[in-house]
Amino acid sequence: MTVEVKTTLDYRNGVTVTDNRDLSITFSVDNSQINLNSLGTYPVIYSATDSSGNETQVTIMVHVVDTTNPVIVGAKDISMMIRTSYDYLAGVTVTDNYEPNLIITLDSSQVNTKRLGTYPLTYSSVDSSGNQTLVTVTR
Ligand SMILES: [Ca+2]
Ligand SMILES: [Ca+2]
Repeated sequence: MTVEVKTTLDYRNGVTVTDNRDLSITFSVDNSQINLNSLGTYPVIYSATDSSGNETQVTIMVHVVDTTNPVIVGAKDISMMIRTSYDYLAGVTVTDNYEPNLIITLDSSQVNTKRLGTYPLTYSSVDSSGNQTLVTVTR
């Protein structure tokens, strides 16, 4: 089972218990080892006991993953005077569902401030799970 980090999971959803003849089955779920706020793989143990004391346990592994891209906010087209400089990162921030302090990488290699024109400027950010966001604006 795979679940996105910092979301919730209904461990009983889709899980059914059947017994050969018993209608009074005790069913329990042990999810005490799982941490949905932290990436990792955790066991969840399902136990069912019938009235004769026959117990069955099933252990599944839950993979807590981050598949959500970072979000870059504030990158917008810029107009600037020729032969001036500009702080391209001013007002540009990145947020992520899981990691608080991601870095924005700026690619301004195609911008030529010595010539009039419109050039692409690319902001990118990647989280440790490899989810990447690219934003290209022009100046
Ligand atoms: Ca039985
Ligand atoms: Ca993420």
